[in-house]
Amino acid sequence: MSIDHAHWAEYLAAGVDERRELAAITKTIEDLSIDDAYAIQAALLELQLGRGDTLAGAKLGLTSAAKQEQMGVSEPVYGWVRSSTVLEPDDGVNPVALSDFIHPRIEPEIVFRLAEDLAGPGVTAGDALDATAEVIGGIEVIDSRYEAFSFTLPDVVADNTSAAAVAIGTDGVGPREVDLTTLGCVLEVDGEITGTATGAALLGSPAECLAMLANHVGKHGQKLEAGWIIMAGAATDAKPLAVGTTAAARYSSLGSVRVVGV
Ligand code: OOG
Ligand code: MG
Repeated sequence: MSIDHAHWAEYLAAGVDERRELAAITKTIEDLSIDDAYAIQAALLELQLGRGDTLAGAKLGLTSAAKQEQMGVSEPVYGWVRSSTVLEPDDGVNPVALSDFIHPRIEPEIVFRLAEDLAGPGVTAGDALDATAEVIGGIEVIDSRYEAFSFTLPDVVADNTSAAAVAIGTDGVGPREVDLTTLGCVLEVDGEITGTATGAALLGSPAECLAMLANHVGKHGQKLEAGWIIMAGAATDAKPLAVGTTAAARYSSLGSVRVVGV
């Protein structure tokens, strides 16, 4: 069966624009393939960039056991980060306007800022570090466009891996200044520790994740670009963000990143 990618891209864009929950695409197309899901994701991005947005980077998701178990999906996914979704800190805290989202959750992210373009095939974790300018702590706001934040692998791929917003810290370090596998992260929500993890929770190493993403985009004739930010995926499970909720991701060598629901 041939799938109308542009139609499903418009369907998802309406969910984003109208902050409206949608039925999962696989409720209609039960056998939606991963390739078709990435084609819908590409059509959605094209539509959003056509309105004047630009790309700020890319992301992986579901790269840790914690996230795979939380979402019931057992494979990593890849998506895009648009410039309009990068949050602006206000006095060290990133306000997240809840009215912009459906049912947002926050999760800690190890973020790479690239010094050089990077694309597969054959990119290794070492190549990924060579292409990195700095590693920074972050918090991602995810917001599935699907009812009850519930989806299958092709659904979440089509929905640009639930990408919604990202807060980036200020205390980046050089890619070889810290051991990314033992880099520690604590997620705190309203002062309570809700999760702890190390970089090794991400497919053994965050650099491995970046290499996988570079190889994925290379397969689609694309590249990760110098200056972009790349999220490696959350190492702990995600927590809901409500008005008044404050959250901090504290990293052993990357400082802290804070958000507040407003
Ligand atoms: C999918 C997005 C996953 C991550 O870091 O694992 C993701 C979801 O959980 O809705 O961004
Ligand atoms: Mg994430």
